[in-house]
Amino acid sequence: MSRLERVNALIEELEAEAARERPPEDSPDVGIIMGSDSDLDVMMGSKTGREGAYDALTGLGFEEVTDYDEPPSARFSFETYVVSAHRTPGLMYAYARTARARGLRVIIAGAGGKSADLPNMTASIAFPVPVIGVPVQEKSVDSVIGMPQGAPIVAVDAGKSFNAALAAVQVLALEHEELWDRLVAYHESLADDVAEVSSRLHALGTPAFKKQRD
Ligand code: AIR
Repeated sequence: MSRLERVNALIEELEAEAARERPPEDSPDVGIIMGSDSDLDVMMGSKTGREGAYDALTGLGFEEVTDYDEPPSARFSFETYVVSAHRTPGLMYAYARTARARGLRVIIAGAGGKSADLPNMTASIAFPVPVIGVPVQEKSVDSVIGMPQGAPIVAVDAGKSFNAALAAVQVLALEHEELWDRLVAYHESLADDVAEVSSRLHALGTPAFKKQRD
């Protein structure tokens, strides 16, 4: 298969999926797209670095769908694709245009470099499906958030794909009480972590705490 045929096959798969009727629990609720697989460490989260969108979603009980014909066992799910605004504009268009019909409720889109156009173009094409933009690098921030009036995008700070996933679940939680409860429990766990660290720091004193931590 040539490169063009491969892109066209992906577009056809998205369009076929859009034409299919599936119950909401059988199709992904969240779509994650990124401009290149070089964005994966930021978008997924790497073991050595900061956690990312993949970690946040799986931590909240979402399952990744890799085959549309094998429905997820978890009620809430997501899918992941590389879609480049500049290398595969047709794929970006097809992804965004079919998003709603394929059952996506919210899209997380990340891109890096100075021309990080995937999030903002996806937001325009998929509108009114909400798109949460992730500037993969600091230099991508202006490109992601600089939208004209009437063409909104919601975005997180550079590299914060974890927060993008939390925001995506906040959107879904307006409809689903169980996600609301999971987010509340997550937030409480953050408070627990701070309380635990705080009392240990106070009890050990600064030098001993730092030594133990390092
Ligand atoms: N990118 C890919 N297509 C269009 C854009 N703007 C971005 C990717 C990545 C950066 O360009 O999101 O962050 C470099 O991509 P690569 O594939 O050269 O490593």
